[in-house]
Amino acid sequence: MATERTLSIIKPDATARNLTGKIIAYFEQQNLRVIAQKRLQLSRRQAREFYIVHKARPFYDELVEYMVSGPVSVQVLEGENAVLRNREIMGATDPAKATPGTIRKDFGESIERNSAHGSDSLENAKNEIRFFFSDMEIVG
Ligand code: IDP
Ligand code: MG
Repeated sequence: MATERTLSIIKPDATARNLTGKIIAYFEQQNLRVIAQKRLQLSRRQAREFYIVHKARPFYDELVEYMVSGPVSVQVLEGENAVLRNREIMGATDPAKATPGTIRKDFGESIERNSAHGSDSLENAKNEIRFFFSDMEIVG
């Protein structure tokens, strides 16, 4: 097992419902540490760039509008197998299909408004962490 870092975003549907602390608790209770964190308002340009891999998908424009509809809280999480662990703690993309006890099952409102983002590979985690944080903002 390897100690990894991954990028997590608490999305606008969750910040709107004041769920930031509750969602962070899921990570901490399952041995992921918050080693960097900030709250910010994404610009359309940033949201489009962050989700550029989905630009051909029919939901891309709507996804961008949703991601700029309110503040997000962005974290770097660190722990054993953090990339996969975070995906397990979040649950399936569609809250209706997610396992009980996962963030998306417990808090997600729809396949789009699913409360949390997590990097899907170690390589993407590195790029997504660099997208949001400088080295001096990450304290492991
Ligand atoms: P993931 O967040 O589980 O990795 P992706 O397929 O990478 O899922 O999709 C990125 C985000 O786009 C999702 O978290 C969700 O907010 C949104 N999304 C995914 N599929 C759909 C869809 O079919 N309709 C609307 N929004 C979607
Ligand atoms: Mg994804």
